[in-house]
Amino acid sequence: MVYAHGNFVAIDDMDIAPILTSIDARNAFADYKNIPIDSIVNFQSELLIREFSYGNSDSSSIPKLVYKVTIDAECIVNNEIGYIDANSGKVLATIPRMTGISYVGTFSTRYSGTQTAKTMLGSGKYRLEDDSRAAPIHTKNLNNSTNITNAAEIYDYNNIWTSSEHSPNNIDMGLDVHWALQEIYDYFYDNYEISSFNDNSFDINAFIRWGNDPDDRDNAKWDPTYNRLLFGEGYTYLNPIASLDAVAHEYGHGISDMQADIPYDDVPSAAIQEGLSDIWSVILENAIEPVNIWQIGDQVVKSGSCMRNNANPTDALAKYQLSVTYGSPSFNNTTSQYIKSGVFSYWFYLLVNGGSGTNEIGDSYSVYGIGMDEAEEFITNSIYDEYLDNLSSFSDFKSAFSNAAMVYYGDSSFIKNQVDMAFYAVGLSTEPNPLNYDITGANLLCTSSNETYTLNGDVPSNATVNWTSSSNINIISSSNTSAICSGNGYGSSWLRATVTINGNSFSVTNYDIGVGPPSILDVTSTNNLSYDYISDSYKILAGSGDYKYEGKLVVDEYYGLATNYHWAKVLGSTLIPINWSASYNTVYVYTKAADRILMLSCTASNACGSYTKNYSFFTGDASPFFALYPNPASNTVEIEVIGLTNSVNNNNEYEVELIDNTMQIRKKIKMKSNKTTINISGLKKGIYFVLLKSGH
Ligand SMILES: [Ca+2]
Ligand SMILES: [Ca+2]
Ligand SMILES: [Ca+2]
Ligand SMILES: [Zn+2]
Repeated sequence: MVYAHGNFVAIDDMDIAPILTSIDARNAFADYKNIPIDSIVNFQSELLIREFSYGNSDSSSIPKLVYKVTIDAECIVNNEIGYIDANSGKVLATIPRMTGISYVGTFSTRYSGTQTAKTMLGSGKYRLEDDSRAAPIHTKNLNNSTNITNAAEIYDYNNIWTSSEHSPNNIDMGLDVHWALQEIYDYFYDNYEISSFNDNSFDINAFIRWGNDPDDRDNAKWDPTYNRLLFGEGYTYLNPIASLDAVAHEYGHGISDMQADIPYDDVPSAAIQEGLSDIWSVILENAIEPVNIWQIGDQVVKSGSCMRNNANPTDALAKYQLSVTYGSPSFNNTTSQYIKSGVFSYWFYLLVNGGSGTNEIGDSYSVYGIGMDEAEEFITNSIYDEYLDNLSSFSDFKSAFSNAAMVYYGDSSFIKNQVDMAFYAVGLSTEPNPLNYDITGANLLCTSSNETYTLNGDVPSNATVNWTSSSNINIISSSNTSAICSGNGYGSSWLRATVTINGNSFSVTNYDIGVGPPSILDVTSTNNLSYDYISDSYKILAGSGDYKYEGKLVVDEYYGLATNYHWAKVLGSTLIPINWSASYNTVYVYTKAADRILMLSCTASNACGSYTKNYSFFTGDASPFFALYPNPASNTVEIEVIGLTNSVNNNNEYEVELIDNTMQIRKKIKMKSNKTTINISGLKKGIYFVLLKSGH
């Protein structure tokens, strides 16, 4: 609640809860003004305390709780505001509605349906003028003249601007223009605090039904001398030129002229202006009331699809087939600024939506696109931050936009890359370096632990990132820039991020990860060793030196998972020792004597766990190793001694011991030949070591 006056008034025991509703007050005022309730189209009320004087002195002022009521009705002009007693419904006072203030009119536009926009009231009539914004907006009618002094106001009596009232003589195109200009002003002001063409609240003056001869009537233009907008009502090719995209295009020329001082005095500069104006047309139509944003003039052409189709530049049904490659035959062989303008407008199309192909000078390109939101912000800031001022050549514009992108987003940013890539696509730039993305994170993933992996590089806000992996990785959760994963099994694995922007996808190179403990050990090289397949052991070859027998064996974990190797002598191999030493994954075996054996275990490990495998060595005719089958076994097991067969033939005896995991001997048999069968059905389930002892 507010006081209508600033001076202090003593109020005694006033109840500030009104008895009447605002609707009651409206009805009371309508009754007072003889306005039928059902003809009311607009109504505003405000509850406040106001003094009312009775007599001549201030002391007789009485504060009252009142509704201040404004009513607009069809067909009846109401020039008064009423003050209605909020308790009794009595009309206490009326004051004239001020002229020179803006009212909200309802427009039946030609191309954009029913819209509301601000008008002004004077002499009992509303006109297409608004001064509620910092820049006044005024739309007048030239009645097919080019003489601005002939311009007439466009009126309506009740601010309900119907088609039947205004479509005769195409006056209703003024409704489209007046509405569109207010929307355009508000777009720039609300989003960027830019006021009018040059951000200096310059008057926005538009004239409809401009021009008398057919060519003028079929045209709309920005007048750079007087800085005003002119819209023909159409003649041969066009209907009244007042669609939102057409108004936005001409407004764009106003920006190029007044804000950026871009000339329109030769074909390159005119083509650049036309390209920029189509870019503004797309941006503004998209922001305000999108229909076919990439088709310019689609609502005003009498036949065909549109004036220019920036999504399909060679659209045969458009008035112009655009050249979209700078320096190409289609560009060089025309003097039309509209055809050449396609280089810039299609650059913008690719910048927004992405696209790939081969341009007219044979360069193949692939642009991902940055989306409309980023693109419109980039264009607006570049121009209003004056990166383009006074430029007039295609290459200067390319450099200026590229430079602006570098300043705003950084040299290695996605947007800078796409700005340059789109310029490359239209023949204005060399191909930029590709974007750099990679994944970083732990090289080893255990089943029990979670690790975070990061997608590095400029992932744009309009991207969606899809993380995928080999089956031995579980992706627990992910965002556009990271994924939390755990192991699911073992072995080598990969993690991949697929970035999708505007429906265009690309994959970041796979990131290789080891999962789980080491699982497979391979011998990767040997020195002076000969592998014996039958006994699965290595014969150390005889040579010279301090030790007659010297060998070396190198192992490796198949998936590269091991971070440590540990070597140890295996039970039983102490019987006939061979010297050995180990370093990481390499073991050295050496002895002076023939007929020696050694069994070593190699344990490869990492943070997730370990894996062990045995390696056996012998010298001379030794190889006292045995084959054991089946393994595992349940009832009987066959043992066959391999090697030392001469000794067996010489009546040597062997003793076979089965030892359980507590190192207790559970079974002991004598072996007189090199092969025997052992009954193991009495043994408990478990792992047994088999120890073969020479009879000596
Ligand atoms: Ca009307
Ligand atoms: Ca000018
Ligand atoms: Ca359009
Ligand atoms: Zn133009």
